[in-house]
Amino acid sequence: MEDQIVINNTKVIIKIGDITEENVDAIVNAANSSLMGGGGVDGAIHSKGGKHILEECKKLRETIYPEGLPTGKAIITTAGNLPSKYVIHTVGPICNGNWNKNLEKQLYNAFYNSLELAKGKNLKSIAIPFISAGAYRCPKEKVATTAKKAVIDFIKSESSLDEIRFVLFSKEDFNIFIKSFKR
Ligand code: AR6
Repeated sequence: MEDQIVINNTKVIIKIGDITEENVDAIVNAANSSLMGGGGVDGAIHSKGGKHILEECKKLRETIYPEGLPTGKAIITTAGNLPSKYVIHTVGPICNGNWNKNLEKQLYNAFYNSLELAKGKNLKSIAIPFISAGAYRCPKEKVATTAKKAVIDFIKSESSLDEIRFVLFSKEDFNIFIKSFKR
């Protein structure tokens, strides 16, 4: 199942799938600050991608982010055994069912900074999961509208990307995402 809209010259695709199978320049990981792996998307990326990704994350912790990657920031590693070339690791906010301006800004930054990083590397395609909509329990409708804001702002700021794919893991999440994103 798939839907798409074109904004300027960038194709925004919304689909159901497993992000680890996406054949794009970069997939985004909904990581945590430790960068040492976890469950959900993060667990799938590290287990399918292999140990190289974790080794690069460890180096980043030893060098530029000894305290961990702050919420809303993004870093890039290679993708090990995955079909994509890179993994962009970002950290969304922990909502635990709550929502406010600060959480919204942090989540916006996670989406926007991931896109900016891809642009900085001159990448053409990126796949993004439902950041903070799983273990971090942000309201799913709010996540979708925040993703939309970030994507539209990014595309308006001269996107180098030809394709941005949102990859949802279930039909239910796909429907929620489409409904809020297209509003
Ligand atoms: N492909 C696409 N989407 C997926 C996949 C997959 N392979 N696996 C899960 N999802 P989550 P968060 C969906 O919990 O809320 C981790 O432990 C999932 O159904 O992965 O940002 C990290 O280490 C949900 O809709 O990310 C952190 O500690 C969405 O991806 C924490 O969870 C995000 O769920 C981050 O929590």
